[in-house]
Amino acid sequence: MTETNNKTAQYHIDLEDQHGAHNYHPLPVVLSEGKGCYVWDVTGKQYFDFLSAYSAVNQGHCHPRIVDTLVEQSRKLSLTSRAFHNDRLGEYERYLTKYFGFDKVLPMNTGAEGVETAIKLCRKWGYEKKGIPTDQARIIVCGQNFHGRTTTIISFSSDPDAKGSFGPYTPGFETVPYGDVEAMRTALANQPETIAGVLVEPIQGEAGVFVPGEDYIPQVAALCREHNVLFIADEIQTGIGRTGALLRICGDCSCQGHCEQQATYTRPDILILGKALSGGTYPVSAVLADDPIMEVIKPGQHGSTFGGNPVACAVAQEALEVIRDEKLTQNARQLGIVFRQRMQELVDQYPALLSLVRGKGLLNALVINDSPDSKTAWNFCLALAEHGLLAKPTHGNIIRFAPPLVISEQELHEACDIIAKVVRAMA
Ligand code: IF1
Repeated sequence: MTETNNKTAQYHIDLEDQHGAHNYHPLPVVLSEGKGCYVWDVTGKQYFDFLSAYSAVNQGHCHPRIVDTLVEQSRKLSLTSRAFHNDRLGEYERYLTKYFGFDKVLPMNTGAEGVETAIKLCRKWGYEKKGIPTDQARIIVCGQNFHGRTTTIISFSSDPDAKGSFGPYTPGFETVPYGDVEAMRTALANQPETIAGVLVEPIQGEAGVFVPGEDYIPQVAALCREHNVLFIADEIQTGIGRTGALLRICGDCSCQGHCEQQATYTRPDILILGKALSGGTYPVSAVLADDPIMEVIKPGQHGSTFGGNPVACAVAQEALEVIRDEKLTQNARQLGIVFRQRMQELVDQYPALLSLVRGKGLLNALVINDSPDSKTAWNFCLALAEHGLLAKPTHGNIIRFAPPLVISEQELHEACDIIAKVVRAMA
């Protein structure tokens, strides 16, 4: 890096430091361009992006088809509010509901809004359809969850940073350990008549890419059915090809998310999507459910100024077409196997530095053999950045690797070579 370029990066870092709230601790990299699986910083240095904006950029940075759609629709009509109809919404709703196999969709913007919507929908169904007495509805959630940052959602977080000093908290949530079918069975057997729903991430991303046993999701769904409780899947991070299936709840079905209903497909009663629904160009989220559930929401009872706006609708439809046309789900599945093989070789060679690799598709984590309080994973990520690959630690000693799904096998090997080089240097 030249001195001038260093100054440029520092200039932007200082501006953020002086004028922005300090609610993040980013790596000292200032990005200004992106294309496919690459981003460039203000000095012109190229990096593999192995975070993909927390899985929002599955289709790759600045995908030309998605960007063209964004620009074209923005020129034509950007926002009407839902006080009027627009000529993009219905088409998109038909497309999305067919794509994922549900009767209806409720469009929102951010992931947290999607989760809030699902909670409201679930509670209202609980009172009006299940017959739960007023204000008694309970929703079961999992320990170490991450569902967003609103006051209600952090009320059932177990992360002291996410939750601390933001009370008083919203009641009505009960936590069970993640991945534990028996704990879920016990929780659901305790006064099931007041339980409205169970909310789960099919893989816990923020917690460190925890993949539960293959039968966990199907069994939780079955328990929910048994007790007339809604099974709510938060696929905001895991959905839309990321884990090598269209939805993670599809499990390892070989249809790649392209069949309607298959044996291993655990259909949630409420499905929440966000992030990659727009390919990372625009905040778009969605809550999907069938009529007997969705019909409890009536005019004036829920909504959003931007939800279902024409730009969001056009962009999301194109983003989903790209997933299908470019077979990104299949690519994620195949390259995920390659990635974990490459990382396993490193884990086997350097057990003093690396504990294990885990994940599904292109949502993976490498666990550093050091305490979560150590700086090892952070320094590892600084070294990766130096060598041209961006990733970020989660929970101290876990590094999440989630490249855009458009990455080629050769590019993936180049990226693995960078990781191997840094491992050798640090071991
Ligand atoms: C931050 C993590 C990822 C999510 C699931 C809902 C939301 C998210 C399963 C809310 C958001 C984010 C937000 C970002 C960090 C990030 C994250 F590290 F915290 F876990 F992706 F890995 N459900 N995840 O993962 O969606 O409202 O943000 O659109 O700093 O908060 P949102």
